[in-house]
Amino acid sequence: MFTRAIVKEPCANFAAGLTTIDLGKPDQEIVLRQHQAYCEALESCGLEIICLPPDDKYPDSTFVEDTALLTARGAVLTRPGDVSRRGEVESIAPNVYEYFRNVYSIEEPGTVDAGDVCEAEEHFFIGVSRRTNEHGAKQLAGYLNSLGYTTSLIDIRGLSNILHLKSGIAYLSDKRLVVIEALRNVPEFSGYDLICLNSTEEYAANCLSLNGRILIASGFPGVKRELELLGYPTISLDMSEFQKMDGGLSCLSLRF
Ligand code: CIR
Repeated sequence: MFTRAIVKEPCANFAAGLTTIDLGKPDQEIVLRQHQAYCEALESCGLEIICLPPDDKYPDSTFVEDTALLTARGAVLTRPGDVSRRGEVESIAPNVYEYFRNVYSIEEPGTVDAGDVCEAEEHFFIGVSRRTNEHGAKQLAGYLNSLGYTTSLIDIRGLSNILHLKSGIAYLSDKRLVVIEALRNVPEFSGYDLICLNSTEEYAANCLSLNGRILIASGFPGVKRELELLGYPTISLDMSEFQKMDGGLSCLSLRF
């Protein structure tokens, strides 16, 4: 069960953040409205929201998930792959230390964006990507192994359509993963039930399983229907403005 989530309000220059897609500029008023609806959805799943103030120095800082990995046995502060985001970690660290005694840090030359880390109960899939390098992924695996978790590294550097591993997979429950087509045959996923998304619904792969419900991006009826047929109640959220900045549902919060 998750009881809390750390979120950070999008800052006024959110639109100046990093992006690789050409969906236009986010509308700040809609950004704030969508963020508010996201927080309300987390609350409706029983989470207390710890909402941090916006920080104009870091346009991408609302994507808090990349800065830390929070687990039931300890936390890891990351070292984001893009230098423009490194300072976000220093600013979130005090909030992590407030709730976790056991805190590790990714050290140079390692880089990790925690959007590359998918927790599947006792196992963690760690993506090696344009943001998370092998050095960082191995450091993180070492920390997680010392906490008693198992890990596997998944190299996604050959996939141009996803920024982070979790842009393409999500763990639901009962050894069940949502995956995009390009990740369907990853050997590390054998032994899991895979819900494979069709190519028009791939953005919805980044869904979030929270206390028995699944938050999904709205506008993807196929995956919504499939999840509901499997017995998962869903909550749909409009994520259009975050998608413009390469962000998905999970990256807007740190759940613990
Ligand atoms: C970035 O490129 O770093 C941000 N604009 C988006 C980060 C999204 N984070 C995530 O999917 N975990």
